[in-house]
Amino acid sequence: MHNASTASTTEAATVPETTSSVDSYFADHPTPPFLDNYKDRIQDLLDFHASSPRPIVLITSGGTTVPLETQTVRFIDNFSAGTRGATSAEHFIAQGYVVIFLHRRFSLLPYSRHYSHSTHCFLDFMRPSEDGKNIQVVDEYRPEMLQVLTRYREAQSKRRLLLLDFVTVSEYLHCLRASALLLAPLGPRVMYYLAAAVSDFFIPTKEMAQHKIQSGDGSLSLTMTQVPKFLSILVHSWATSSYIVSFKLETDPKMLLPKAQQALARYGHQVVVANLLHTRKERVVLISPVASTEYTSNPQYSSHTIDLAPGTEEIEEPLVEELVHRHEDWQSTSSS
Ligand code: PAZ
Repeated sequence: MHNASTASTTEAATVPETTSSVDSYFADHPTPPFLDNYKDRIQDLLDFHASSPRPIVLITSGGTTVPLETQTVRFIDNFSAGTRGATSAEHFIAQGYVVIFLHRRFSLLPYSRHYSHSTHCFLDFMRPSEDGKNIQVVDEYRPEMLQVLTRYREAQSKRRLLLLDFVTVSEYLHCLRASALLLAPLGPRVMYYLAAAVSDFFIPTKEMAQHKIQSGDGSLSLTMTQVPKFLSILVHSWATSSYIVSFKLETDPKMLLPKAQQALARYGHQVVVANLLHTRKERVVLISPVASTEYTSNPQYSSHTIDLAPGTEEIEEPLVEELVHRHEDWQSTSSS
């Protein structure tokens, strides 16, 4: 399961994204109307847990959309179902964390994921009682459903899970910034687990069609602008002392590790979890900077491969376990 190696990259040392490109992105994308409500709910959760030293993880999950029209009929989307994020949330809660789950609306959610998006309709898990007056769970599903329900109710009653949703890339980025600014005072106690598949390109508001794009005009050409590299601002400005884990998805195996190292060299955060589209449920590789070489011109990176072991149902279980250990080390180093 473990595979330690080092590798170097010729990437330049950490370069923060200019704040002006981020500021102009926010200026072009107004604050979503629900953001104040989200901020109140996050603050309320933090106040509730203020007297406990519980660690907190902000998980991002699912894909963001990019609207093609201001009054949106069409948009660009991606494949992510939110499995990684929803599954990981349950494992973080089991490890004692408070989870803020920032997810794509209608993507998979912790606990209910066991019964939604399944090949069965959720109604197939139930049946009417013999007298037809009540509903019962089908016998074969009862033990597992009881266990999931118990964990779900406990997470709710202990206020260990806050669900916040987004749809578009700009909603996602507004939510990420607002959450990070509220979490900043908690510093090292906070982990960011950025598993969402976030769009790299968008259409600036002034270039976007206002009404539904008409098909009678023949082929459609789109010119898109690159979304500013928010990870850089998160690391260097919004969450400077928190533990930041980003994810890197590729389809070409040759690209995966170089791209993961490049991300670390560029943004200077703690871990990139590298995964390939078709094997992401069986293998993840954690890439991190080797501390003693971090600020040199030739940084070294260590890699730690986690393979889904026989008898383990979900790769998120060992993944979360490993990250929790690393986060504990980070917190004790930060406080010493
Ligand atoms: O949501 P899912 O479980 O279907 O997929 C998870 C994932 C592949 C989106 C995630 O593990 C990931 O790599 N996110 C970052 C994607 C990126 O490189 O932008």
